[in-house]
Amino acid sequence: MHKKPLLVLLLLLLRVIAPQQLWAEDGYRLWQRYNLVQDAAKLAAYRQLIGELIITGDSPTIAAARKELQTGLSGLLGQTVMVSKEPGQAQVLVAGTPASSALIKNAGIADRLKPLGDEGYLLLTTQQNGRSYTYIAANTDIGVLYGSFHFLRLLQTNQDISKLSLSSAPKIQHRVLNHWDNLDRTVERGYAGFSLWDWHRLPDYIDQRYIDYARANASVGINGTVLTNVNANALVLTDDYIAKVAALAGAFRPYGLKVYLTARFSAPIELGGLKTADPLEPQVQAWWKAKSDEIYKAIPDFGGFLVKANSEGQPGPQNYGRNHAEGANMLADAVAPHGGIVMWRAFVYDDKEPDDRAKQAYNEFKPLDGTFRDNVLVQVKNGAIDFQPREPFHPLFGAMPKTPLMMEFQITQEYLGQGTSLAYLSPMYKETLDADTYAKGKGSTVAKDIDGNLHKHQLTGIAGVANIGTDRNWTGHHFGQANWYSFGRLAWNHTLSSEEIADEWVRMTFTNTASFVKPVKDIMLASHETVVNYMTPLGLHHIMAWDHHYGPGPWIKNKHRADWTSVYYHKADENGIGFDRTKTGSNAVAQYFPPVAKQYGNLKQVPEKYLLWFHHVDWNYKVKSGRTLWEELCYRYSDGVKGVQQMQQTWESMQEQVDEERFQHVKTFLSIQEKEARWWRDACLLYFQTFSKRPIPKDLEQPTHTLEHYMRLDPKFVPGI
Ligand code: BDP
Repeated sequence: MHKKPLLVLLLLLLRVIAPQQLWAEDGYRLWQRYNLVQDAAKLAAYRQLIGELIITGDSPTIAAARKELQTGLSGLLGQTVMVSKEPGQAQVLVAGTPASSALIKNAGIADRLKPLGDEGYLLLTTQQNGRSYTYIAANTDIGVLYGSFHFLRLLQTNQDISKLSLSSAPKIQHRVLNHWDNLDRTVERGYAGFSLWDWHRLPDYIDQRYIDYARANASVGINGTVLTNVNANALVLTDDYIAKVAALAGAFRPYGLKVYLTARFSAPIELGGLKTADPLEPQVQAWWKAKSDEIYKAIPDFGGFLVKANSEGQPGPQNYGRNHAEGANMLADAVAPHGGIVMWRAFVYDDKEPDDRAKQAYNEFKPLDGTFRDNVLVQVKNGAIDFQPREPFHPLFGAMPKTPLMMEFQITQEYLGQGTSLAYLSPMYKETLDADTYAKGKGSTVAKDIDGNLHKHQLTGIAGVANIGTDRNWTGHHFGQANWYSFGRLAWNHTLSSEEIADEWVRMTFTNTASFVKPVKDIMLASHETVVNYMTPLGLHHIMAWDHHYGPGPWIKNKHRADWTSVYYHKADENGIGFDRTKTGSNAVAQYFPPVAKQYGNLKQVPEKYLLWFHHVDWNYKVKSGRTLWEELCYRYSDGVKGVQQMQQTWESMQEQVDEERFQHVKTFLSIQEKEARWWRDACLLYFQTFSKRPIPKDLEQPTHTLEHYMRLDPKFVPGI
């Protein structure tokens, strides 16, 4: 008998600590940890307001929302939440659509729901008969799911939920991840293990990871995923693989996540046995139509195709003397009867060496404006070269009024330290989104072009090249999760600030404790600039190591084409450094609208962060700090290293506030990053010094090795190639 109270005590204790203790903090749960709310007052308030949950309806999406709310709330509140059909005595949380829930239908909120479209939602508190009703209401089931995630986020971040009145709808229609995943499960530029898609075990085995992946995406509103690499393999279009793709689509469907595939342009030859893939040939068109019909038969809500054509050796319409629009339109016609879209990439890098590679996409695509079908989006990378640590916005933005342009960001950190660097990329995304193209005068931001406002397009989209793999924590670096998260949040609402997004992510992923949130947010917000400083300050670009792109390689030259080398981009010589893209050089600035062209083209007015992107600048040139360009370069590189050391110090002081497993993981990665930062700084400064012939200022740390040492470093089997 005397054992009973003890048992009760033990059970009680378990109930309080269980949510934290039952899971290892290995990062698997991402920002969806749903640990018990630590703030006692908040916890009490939440428990009271969510006395019971009413979520009627039986669609798979409503079922997913119900499950998420039950799991989430029981974790956050530390108690099981009653699910009922009718309001009882407690205060109630009601989720649903007017069609799935009589309570929502009769709540008198029809007017507020109307403008929210088919993905938006409303979170609203009302008082009825002296009781509080909290509604998660939407026009569609997927809106209910999105609203449920938002509601959970409010609890996860300890917000007041007693007087809710907020609605939200996405600003961009297609919010898509691009996986550069190969069918053998390697991932091009992937640094978090292998591909999530276990093709061999598909279609029969549905890994729980697929569901958790879909949940994570839905929680930030990502509604599409391209499963395969842009360097495409036609095999995925065969019957066997279509069945596997259909199985994945089935797993994702309840979460509103559509699947897309990359289309290899030469597939009619490789799979269909045709002699040509010429888009104007009727038999080629017929092949794609039949193939699309077959795909849609298996996957009725298939999203469509993403295509990389005539770039880096990929086949395309130009092989047959046709242009990009003719290629895109053929595929667009094939998917149009099914409501599909084509995302045609503007990342073109052909086999002829241009005078300036930065100009190529604009030169090829601008003249095609107005010739694409209505269901084609042209997908443009954020900058004109290739996902460099920092790039000015791509001149195509704003410049194709008759064509919806889709943004392509890179989430995976190909040029930003890959899997081992902490670089929070929201500030980089925002820099592009907020840039003013001046296409229709001041305020014509890139964001307005891609959300359809600038040129009045209905069809809109944004893509992020995924950083996700089989690593237990999904993204290799724990902080890589923040980039997946922030891509999704910005895709939904590009007006959010990097700070707000970091704040949410840190609270949900780690803790709400202010003494952790603030400093960790600070290191995140400074991290991108830090990486730019130790890699490519002042507008330098494309000076990374050959092929695998890991580490510095400003000395890369004499390859089979100049525009694959570093010397082509930095053009360092005895006089100075930088790529002259003004009138006296390649005149790439002229591709921008006049106010931008004028600013970037003027040595005195160009933002310093883009200085060497647009100008070849004398080593003695005085920059804003009053230093010479050479000195400034030395200080920037050194600041980059110091920035990493600062991150290390901050993280070190967080030990008490973070679980041991993630603390050690991040700590170790930061020490790798510090080594990498020194490596970049020393290698680049020693190399550029051979031209500047000036000393590294004495107050700065001097390189530890010789230039030859750095030039000899040649890591093998770098992941992600
Ligand atoms: C570059 C990558 C390469 C990709 C290419 C692309 O190095 O692996 O195939 O972009 O976007 O950044 O197509």
